[in-house]
Amino acid sequence: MKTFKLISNTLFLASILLFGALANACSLNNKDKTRKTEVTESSADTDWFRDARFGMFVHWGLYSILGGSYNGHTLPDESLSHGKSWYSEWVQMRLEVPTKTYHDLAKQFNPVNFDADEWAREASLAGMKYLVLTSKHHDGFALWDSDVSNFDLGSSPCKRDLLGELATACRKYGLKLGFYYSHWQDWECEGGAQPDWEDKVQPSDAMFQKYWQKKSLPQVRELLERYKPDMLWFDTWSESCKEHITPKRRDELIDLIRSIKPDCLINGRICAYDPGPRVDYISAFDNEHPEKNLGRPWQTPATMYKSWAWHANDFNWKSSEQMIKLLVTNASLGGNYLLNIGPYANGKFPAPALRRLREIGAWLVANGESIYGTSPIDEIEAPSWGRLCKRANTRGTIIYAHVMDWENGTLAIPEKLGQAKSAMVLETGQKVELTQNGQAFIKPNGALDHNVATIKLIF
Ligand code: FHN
Repeated sequence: MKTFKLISNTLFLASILLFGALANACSLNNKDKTRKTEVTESSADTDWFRDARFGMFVHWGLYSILGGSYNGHTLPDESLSHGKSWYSEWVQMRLEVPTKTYHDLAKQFNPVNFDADEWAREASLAGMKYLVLTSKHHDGFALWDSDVSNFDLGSSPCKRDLLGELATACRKYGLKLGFYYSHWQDWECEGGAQPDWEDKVQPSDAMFQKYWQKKSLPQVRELLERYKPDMLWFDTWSESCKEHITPKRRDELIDLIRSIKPDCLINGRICAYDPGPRVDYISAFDNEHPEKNLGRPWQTPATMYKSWAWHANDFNWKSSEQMIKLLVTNASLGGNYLLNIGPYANGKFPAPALRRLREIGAWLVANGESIYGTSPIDEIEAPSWGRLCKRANTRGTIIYAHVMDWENGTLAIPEKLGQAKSAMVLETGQKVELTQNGQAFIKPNGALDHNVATIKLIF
């Protein structure tokens, strides 16, 4: 048994090293060429997405004006039948805002402080590699001057091309650009799906088809043709969309996107109950952090507090330490972290969000090498003290040990990895002592990152 274990360990390490040796000559910043590519029918290049690991989600629209409150009610409010939710982008439905009142908000939407350059710069400083903005959420309001619908930016006092400005800024900072588009629920358009609640009447298939043909597909076309996004983010989350988002409609939408911009990535929530093999990445559910690599490029959409859009009374901010740990954990399982910001209606980022972005960015300045372009080690369970990411290059294999808990100060390296040759604190280069057999490393003296300390192990 022991001999078998030894052989299998040796084989495992040998295969890691062999893969490493075969990898093209690359600097440490190059992506790990030993990565497995799964067989799917996704036709777009997902390499950039896998390497990116960290992106910014932005929920911004008319609902941002209300900030989670209306007419003396604030979300969550259990006195109203559907008031029990923190999601302020749902304020129209959950706090029962009359349609006309809600639609009149368009006349007030004038984000004079919106500075696309600042958004992109902050995302980039935070270490994010892409940005996904809600171009149209469930309320149906298009954040651009759409030829397809009058419930759009064109009907507001804002005469700027917000999405165009953002596209320019993202390109300037080297960020990929994505749009969220609510293709299923649309509360404004006759035929759009309504909240999936028992007391709501859903449109018939024929009515939905009208909406699909007249608004959903043409607006997606508009977004692609005008702004050439690198990714699209569609939103369904349960079987309740089944009636309207059939595999046929899913494929029709995918065909449309591929015909206009074949390299635009498409997420699995285009049809959550059956994404099919053609989507490019899987979106987990809200704040869901899978315990395993999902086997295809994947991502967790995550909030900084409970709401997505701006909510003036949501004080449930996660700490940057918590979020760094979630980013690291996803990366260790091959997944991305799409962290959301809910700007004020005027376009500014709230200070608590900005502070957290910058704190995470500061951590990534020192530890980014252990995150971007790394690979998960699927064969090994995460150690009790933290998480592991891998990178192979011509000189061998590097394992980044992300320490979240120093326990007794001597941390065992999972046996399957074999014996490390040397170790150092990634941020400072400080040498880290290994035990004699190279199977554990010892907590170094001196200042270590209080969030997650990264030890670079060389095999
Ligand atoms: O209903 C939406 C919600 O408002 C938000 O946009 C999230 C983001 O993942 N998606 C839906 C719920 O899962």
